[in-house]
Amino acid sequence: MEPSEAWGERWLNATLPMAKRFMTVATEKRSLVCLAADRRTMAELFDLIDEVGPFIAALKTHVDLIDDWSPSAWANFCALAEKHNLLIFEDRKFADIGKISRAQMAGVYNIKAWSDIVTAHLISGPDIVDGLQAAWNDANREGGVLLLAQMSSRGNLLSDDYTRSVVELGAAHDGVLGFIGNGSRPNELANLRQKVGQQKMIWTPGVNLEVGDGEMGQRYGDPYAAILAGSDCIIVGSGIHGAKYPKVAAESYAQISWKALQDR
Ligand code: BMP
Repeated sequence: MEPSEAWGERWLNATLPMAKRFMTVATEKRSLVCLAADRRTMAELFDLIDEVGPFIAALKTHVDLIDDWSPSAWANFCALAEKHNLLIFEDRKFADIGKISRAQMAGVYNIKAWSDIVTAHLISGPDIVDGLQAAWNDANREGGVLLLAQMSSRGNLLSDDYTRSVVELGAAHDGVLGFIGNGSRPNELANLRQKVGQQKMIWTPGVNLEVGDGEMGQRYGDPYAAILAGSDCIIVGSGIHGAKYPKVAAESYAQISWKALQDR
């Protein structure tokens, strides 16, 4: 199937090349799954990717929670991601002013050199997106920013008004790939999709086949319901890496996500 057929309006209206790249990979792999690869060592990370790589479309990292991170190990990680045709999404949740966010894309981890996607809060204003895009530009790369419009965690402070402002500013910005929406509440997601329209993506953490409360305030909703409500990518962590058989779990999340896209 061609991505334009699978994604319909979302494909036609997408403005950022990274959006089309994601939709292409997701169509090739028949999976709208981004693995939240929250592993503490490089060896565990490699094992996990080798196991589930064929069933996912993107890899979400928290580069600063890895105990034995090194530039050379990370180069191998990037090569492995490329081998499996995966987008790399560093969930750094940048929040500073534009010029500092640009500088934070460099530093020890040098995120600008290997990330395709990063997350940012818009609390400091829209120049943060320019800062992040300038950093990718410094590295001669293209990338897309996902803005946190909602969160999955209990008691978060992202009010409806705040969400609306993030969407208004983000929808008008070329550097924005889309928004993080709350996967644990399909009705909130449907509202978000209404505000966002067709041009930008919505990616959703807080999804798990076991719906309910997770660890430390995390909340989980149903992956199929999230996509029907307008999500374009389910971000799954524990549901895959915490499963007894991660490969089997990844395959079932992939199947559910692909079916949901056909059904919506
Ligand atoms: P898990 O499925 O294991 O709960 O992992 C969820 C992942 O998504 C984590 O890596 C977390 O940082 C991220 N996340 C989230 O859970 N809720 C949000 O609102 C935003 C996130 O980035």
